[in-house]
Amino acid sequence: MAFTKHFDAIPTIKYEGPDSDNPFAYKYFDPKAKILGKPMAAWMRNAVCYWHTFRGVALDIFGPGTICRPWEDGTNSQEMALKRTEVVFDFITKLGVEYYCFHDRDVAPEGANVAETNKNLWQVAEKLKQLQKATGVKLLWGTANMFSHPRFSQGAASTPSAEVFAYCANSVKEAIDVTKFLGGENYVFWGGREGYNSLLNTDLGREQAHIARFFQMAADYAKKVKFTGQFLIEPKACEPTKHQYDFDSATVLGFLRKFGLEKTFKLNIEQNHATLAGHDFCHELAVCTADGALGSIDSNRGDVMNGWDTDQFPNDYRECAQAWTIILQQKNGLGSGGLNYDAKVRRDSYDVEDMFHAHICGIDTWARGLRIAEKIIKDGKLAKFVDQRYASYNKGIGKDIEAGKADFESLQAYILKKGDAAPLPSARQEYLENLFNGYC
Ligand code: XLS
Ligand code: NI
Ligand code: NI
Repeated sequence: MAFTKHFDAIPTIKYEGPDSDNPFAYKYFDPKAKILGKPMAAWMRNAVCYWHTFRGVALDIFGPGTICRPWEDGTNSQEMALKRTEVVFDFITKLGVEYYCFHDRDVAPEGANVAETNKNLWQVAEKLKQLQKATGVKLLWGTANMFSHPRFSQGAASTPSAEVFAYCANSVKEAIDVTKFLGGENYVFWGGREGYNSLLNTDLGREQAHIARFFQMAADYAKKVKFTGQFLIEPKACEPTKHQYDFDSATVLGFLRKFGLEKTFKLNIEQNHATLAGHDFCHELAVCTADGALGSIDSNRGDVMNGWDTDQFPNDYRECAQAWTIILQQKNGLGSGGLNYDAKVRRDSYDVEDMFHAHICGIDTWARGLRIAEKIIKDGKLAKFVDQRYASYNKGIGKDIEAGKADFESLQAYILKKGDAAPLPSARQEYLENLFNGYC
């Protein structure tokens, strides 16, 4: 059942297996296929993002948008916002995706004042709730856009203006309420303008303390209204500001600990943000899983030849395979999180059809990676190698070190007696790289 006719020419996207040559079919994503004891769809929890897919027009600094969707009337009106919701749900259901994500301003425009803005949001939320009910599509996370409007140009929670700070409190309060109303499973904070462009005008310590106050207020509010979704912070190194405060996972985890917020937040890791920080995606995931703090993933990719957030759809299934081996170190995988395709089609991919190809490729990339990861995990050779590499900590002085029973003096006595440390076996990187290739 469709609400509109915009996707009538496209068939419903189904699983047809790797031999299918139908471009409108999944070749690896079989939602029901059991992988490591759970259906594929339960591990993946795919989500369509409202902003790139339904509000993006593919503009760049050299030219205007090239995308003009047939359902758009060219306005950012409340009427258009309400009409658009049906197209969004038609797209999601045609793809067979279970979740979506949005910012407040993706779904509803600002009004003449704060009260009217809030009213617009709630009117659309009512409509979204009906559509969720009719289709079974669920909200993975909600968030507030506190980076587009000029009032946020000098920061949101890190703004030098207490009035803008108050404005942001309203935005996040309403966005949490709406997320709760729609049964959203998480709430994301991406600090769009939380950073600085020049230290000549910035009190960095004070700005960070204000962000921490803001997070504490959000946590207190969520507790008060019994919003039980997971709070997530999405790190990004730079862009739009020269230096973003939530630079990378390690920075965010340190910040959370400094302000006693580590129990309230997990992280939402975006592939292209990892590379902007000079890390690879798997590094960022591993920093999070080492802390049990990996909450969700914004999936996309950059381009090795470009240095910015190009937000292309993921297509590297080998990277996703390795990513799964890290994600699955958390017993429940991504838990209440999922894979949000925070990605946009290229400026010259302006057809409606391209929206489908993009998502099919992204979802199949992760599904193929998951199938490979299952082989790696079941085979166990890689995990066994890593275990054995640290085996000296399983007994004797190693065990004492880990248990906190050794000190410098006891270890000095030990090594003096031995004369020197025994030579280490090879770390076998090339052997392991070849072994990994064998699973792909
Ligand atoms: C921008 C971010 C943004 C967040 C949500 O780079 O990825 O889209 O995911 O605010
Ligand atoms: Ni993102
Ligand atoms: Ni991004």
